[in-house]
Amino acid sequence: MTRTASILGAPIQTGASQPGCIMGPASLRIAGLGDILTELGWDVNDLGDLSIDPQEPVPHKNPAIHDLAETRAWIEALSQAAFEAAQNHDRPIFIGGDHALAAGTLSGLARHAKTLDRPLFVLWLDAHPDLHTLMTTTSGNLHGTPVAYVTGQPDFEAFPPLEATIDPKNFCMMGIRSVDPAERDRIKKIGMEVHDMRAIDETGVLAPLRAFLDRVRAANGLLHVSFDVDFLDPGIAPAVGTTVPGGATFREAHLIMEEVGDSDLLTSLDIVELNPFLDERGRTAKLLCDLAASLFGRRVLDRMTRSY
Ligand code: NNH
Ligand code: MN
Ligand code: MN
Ligand code: MN
Repeated sequence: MTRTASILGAPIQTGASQPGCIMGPASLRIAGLGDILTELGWDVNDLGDLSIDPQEPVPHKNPAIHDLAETRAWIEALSQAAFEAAQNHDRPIFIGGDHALAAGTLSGLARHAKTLDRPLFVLWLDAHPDLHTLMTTTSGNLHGTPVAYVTGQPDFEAFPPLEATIDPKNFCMMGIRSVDPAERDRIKKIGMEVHDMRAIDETGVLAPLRAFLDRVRAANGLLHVSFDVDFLDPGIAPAVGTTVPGGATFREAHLIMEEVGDSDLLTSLDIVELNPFLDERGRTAKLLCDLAASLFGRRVLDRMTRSY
């Protein structure tokens, strides 16, 4: 039976400091995301782009925070849309848009997982852990907060109430190389599995990834991949506002996608932080489409896969 994928665009950029992510969904569509997945045998449903109504400003006691009302509205809209997409399609894909998108998609997917009575696991591929609360963020950029929000950390009264939280132990982070002091403390406090770039240098991506996938399988979990473009080294993926040197290489990224693809555990995907205004002749958008292809089954050669 042909399996269904869906593509939902969310041109949110209020969580980032520089504009441009609003063009992310258009850039990924122009780079051919839908056609690539169709060629791989998926029944692809493009759900178009989500939007929000104009908002009145909402003040916050942390004066650094900007665009709170808009970001909140995006989270609310995305949460419902992600819940519905997960009910209706085998593999919903959410294309941003900045990473505040994940506050919405993950809250909706957690609600979906709860209806199935299955745990939700998250592979978080990012230079950053995005573990600020509304009180600890000093940049005020709300794309730095989704993981703290969806794991039920304090001080999120200004965000929509959560119907289900995600156990911090169900996260696996890779590619991390820029961590703020408050985030460092929180990682320790909640015991999050974080493979920073030094750990990746030491062990490679495969051993920790396979251990995580085995955990997902054993728990009969749903698996969401949240892919922040800045996970990749800026040398291969320049189209992101928050480049950090020393990121994942071309092959490290593809290997993760191939291995997760082979496991067949994936149930949803975010592709976020693409800023096409900073791209070079579409190369970052094209790379992201090729990585999605690896995740959805494109292989150089057929081979025996690991039995999961
Ligand atoms: N931690 C920083 C902040 O909160 C950077 C967050 N930027 C990201 N996250 N791109 O993935 O501002
Ligand atoms: Mn269809
Ligand atoms: Mn991020
Ligand atoms: Mn990041």
